[in-house]
Amino acid sequence: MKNLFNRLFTIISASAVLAGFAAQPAFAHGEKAQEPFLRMRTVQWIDVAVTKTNLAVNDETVITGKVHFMTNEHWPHSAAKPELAFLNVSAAGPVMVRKASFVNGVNMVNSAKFDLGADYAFEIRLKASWPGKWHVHPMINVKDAGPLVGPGTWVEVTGSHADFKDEMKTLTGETVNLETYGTENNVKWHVIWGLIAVAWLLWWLAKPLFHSRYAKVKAELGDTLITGGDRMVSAVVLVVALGLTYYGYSAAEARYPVTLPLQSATATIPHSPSLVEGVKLVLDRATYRVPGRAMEMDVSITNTSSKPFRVGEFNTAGVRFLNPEVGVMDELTKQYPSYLLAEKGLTVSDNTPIQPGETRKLHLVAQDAAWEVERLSSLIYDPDSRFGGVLYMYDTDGKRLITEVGGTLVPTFAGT
Ligand SMILES: [Cu+2]
Repeated sequence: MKNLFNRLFTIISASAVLAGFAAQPAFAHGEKAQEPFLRMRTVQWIDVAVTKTNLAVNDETVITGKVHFMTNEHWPHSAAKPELAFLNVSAAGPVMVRKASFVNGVNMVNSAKFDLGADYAFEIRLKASWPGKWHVHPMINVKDAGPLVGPGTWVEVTGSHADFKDEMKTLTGETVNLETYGTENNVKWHVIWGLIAVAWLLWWLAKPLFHSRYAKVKAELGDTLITGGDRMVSAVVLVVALGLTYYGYSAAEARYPVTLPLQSATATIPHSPSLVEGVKLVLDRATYRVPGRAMEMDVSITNTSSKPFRVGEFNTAGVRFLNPEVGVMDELTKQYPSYLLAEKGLTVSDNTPIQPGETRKLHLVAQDAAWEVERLSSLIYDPDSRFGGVLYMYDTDGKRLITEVGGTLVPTFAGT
């Protein structure tokens, strides 16, 4: 018995020491917890880039990119369509301030309807507020479907938050710092109403409570529970509350004669020129090999464009599997977050160009640890185990043609 305790003690101490060595600060903020089908079958993030990743407090950076909404064929039935959606940013709290955002040049201060199958170019301007190392993602919040998070980039902010200023000019020509504007007034009114509420509660709580009151009500002496003093205090509180409300209203009117309500209209956005063109794709079969962390696709690709092309990339949920044979390491790709980039992740059975009008059957293998690390492979345990993504073709002029791919994904558990 003693032996067993000794052994247990050793195991526990060893684990504690190991845990101490292995413990890493937690960086993730929940993006991987989102169901893979939502990340793979709703929107595809294309050419996402961040202009500056090292900033001082008050510096600005811009996230740009394109977003492709999957067509109805791939968009999950269980997720609401983007009838009302908002371009947003996902980060670990309000560490940056969004100064402006645009979709195809339209101001995205409001929400908008997005169309399935359509492409949009977006731009989000951010200003650094808190020092630290932040993981910043573009994100689209779809009403009733939730947040659809794009690829995250590490942004490092130095300096002190005390220096942060978020100044802007109002329509009446006044320059205000939004970081502190109205805070004093806000705190003052909360304290005033809080004190009144607490005093009101204390007045009643100071009296004998439930049992004695219940007994009096039972004895039909309920009316005696409320005294003349209670009536007096109630009247005073009523007058004070109404008076303060009136005073607050007229003081605000006098101080801010011109006010506009928050704008709640929805924006109308034109589509970008379609990125999806020149390719017809039929998925014959897709499997996910669990031991090899590889997705295999048998596809028939028809070139409906006017130039020969080759398959260069498979992109899903922000993870990019590149075909090294086709060489798509452009500037944007070099800056892409490395944990989402499988540089040699895509193998294509035949890399000779597919001629215009030709239909070719190809076997594609998208293999990388990212399937597990990004928790996309858990898709195979879903009751509706379907995947989605986009394939990039590059023609002989270097032009990119994009096509959607998706369908049922069958897991295989044996072999390597
Ligand atoms: Cu993140």
